[in-house]
Amino acid sequence: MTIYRSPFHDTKLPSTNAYTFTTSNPNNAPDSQVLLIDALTKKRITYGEWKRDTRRFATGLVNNGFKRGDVVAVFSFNQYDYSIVVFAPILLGGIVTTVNSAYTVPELIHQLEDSGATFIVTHPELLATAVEAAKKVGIPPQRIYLFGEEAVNGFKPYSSIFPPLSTPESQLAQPVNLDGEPAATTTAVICYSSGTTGKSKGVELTHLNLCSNAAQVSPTDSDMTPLQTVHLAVLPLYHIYGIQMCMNVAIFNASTTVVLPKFNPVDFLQAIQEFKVQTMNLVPPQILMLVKAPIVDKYDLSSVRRITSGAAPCPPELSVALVQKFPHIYFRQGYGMSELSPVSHAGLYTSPVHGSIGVVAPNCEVRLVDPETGMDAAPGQSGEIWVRGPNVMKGYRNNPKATAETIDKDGFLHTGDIATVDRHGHFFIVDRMKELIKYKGFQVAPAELEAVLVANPEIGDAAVIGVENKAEATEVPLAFVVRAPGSTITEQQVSDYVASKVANHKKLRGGVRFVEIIPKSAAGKILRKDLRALVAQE
Ligand code: AYL
Repeated sequence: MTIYRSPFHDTKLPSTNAYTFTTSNPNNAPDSQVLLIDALTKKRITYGEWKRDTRRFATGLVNNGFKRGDVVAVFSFNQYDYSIVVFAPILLGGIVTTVNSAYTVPELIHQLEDSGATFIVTHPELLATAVEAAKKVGIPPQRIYLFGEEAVNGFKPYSSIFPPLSTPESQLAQPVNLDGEPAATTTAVICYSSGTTGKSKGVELTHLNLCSNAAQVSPTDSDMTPLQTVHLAVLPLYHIYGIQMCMNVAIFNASTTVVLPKFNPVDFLQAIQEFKVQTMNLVPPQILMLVKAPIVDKYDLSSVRRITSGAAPCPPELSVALVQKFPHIYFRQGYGMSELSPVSHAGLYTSPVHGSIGVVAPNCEVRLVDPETGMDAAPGQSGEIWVRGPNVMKGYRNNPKATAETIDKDGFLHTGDIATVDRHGHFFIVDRMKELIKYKGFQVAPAELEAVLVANPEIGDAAVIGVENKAEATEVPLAFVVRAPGSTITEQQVSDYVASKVANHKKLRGGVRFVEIIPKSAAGKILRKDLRALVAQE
């Protein structure tokens, strides 16, 4: 059996409360260091204020009935103080579940119910959705708090439950001691992912998972010094990539993080120029914009040193075009999945291999396995990536069956991604065997869209696959639909119907095609391969 390992030595794993880890301050940052900046309002939070306010919010939660193991749902687009709300329950030994801000009421209800959330922090723009979902799952209005400083319709800002500023430090909530084994068993974050099949499931990540992965990515970053930088948080902070890279790692390094509420090219470019941003984590469509959009030339991007692209494939032509256009930028890809906290592979900035997801992260063991035989892929051949390491999730919440289908008895997590590896240990993703579709880095689960489609009485059967949209550097979902007997439903009506039920990133941007029958195996499983072959023939 061949096991691929990192070119880096294993690192010491910080088995502690994730709040204790992220505030351990190896760079000796002073409390006056600016930690967070709102790119639009220019509001700032210093390192000292961040620690104090995170503990004040934790204290307020306890005063309002929060207990160890309780779950806070954060339902918002990016806010500069998002990390305060995330780390307060974590320091208490509680759990945070971050919700996609585009979610509709039913999508939010599913996550609140499944995670068992009993508190919500949301944004005034999303309040109506949050209130409706909270009502359905029985979260009382007094446990719904807002970002910002204003009360809206009687709902108060989360800071309204802070103890007074004069409260001595000794009376603020302390991080619960989880040193050693408890860090490995205590869940800190539940993020939602469809994994390799089916609808979205709660990925339980422990304190050790979070701390380990932060420690594991550091060596792959450190061929460029310093680690303390001006960092732009433009990716959604509710995603594990944002939680780890833009919060846990950034705070640990005492970087200054400039936070953009939502992505749009002008605000993005303006923020880079204004705050002299040095490092960014992006997704391929954003790299495409930097390469192609004429507006980019109007801005000074000379401060940028490092860009990591992840969450979806970045074609080599695209990253080559990026570094040719901006010779001062070092580029690499990272790879992983929510279930891996999230990183298992990363490239090295100073020795780029375009098209590669990089080398194995320290403390990870990786296998490439032929999906047909279950044996090692033959040398030079592709295989499914299996990963074992301290960053592998605890499991799917309340779902031992799905957990057992994903993590085998030897502890390897089966990613559903197909890759090759060269003789220097650089991995290349060549295919995806799982159902998942990635729209601009966002997850779209075919099974979820199929369930929405067949719930319509005009639709007899349906199947969804991802198809490539090169112009936008992304995949898009395409639906094959069998009309119910007598139905005359049109493509547009099917598209509009789906759009009315799901978050924006799940719309059927690849179109709708009517077919007589959905190809299925004897066991009733949709033969997506056949559908893909149909599209490939065109
Ligand atoms: P999830 N190239 C190709 N596909 C990728 C890549 C990549 N670089 N990164 C992620 N994927 C796909 O849970 C792959 O199919 O986490 C994988 O199974 O939303 C799936 O996305 C997981 O989707 C980074 C950058 C980790 C990104 C990530 C993973 C975040 C996406 C570390 O540096």
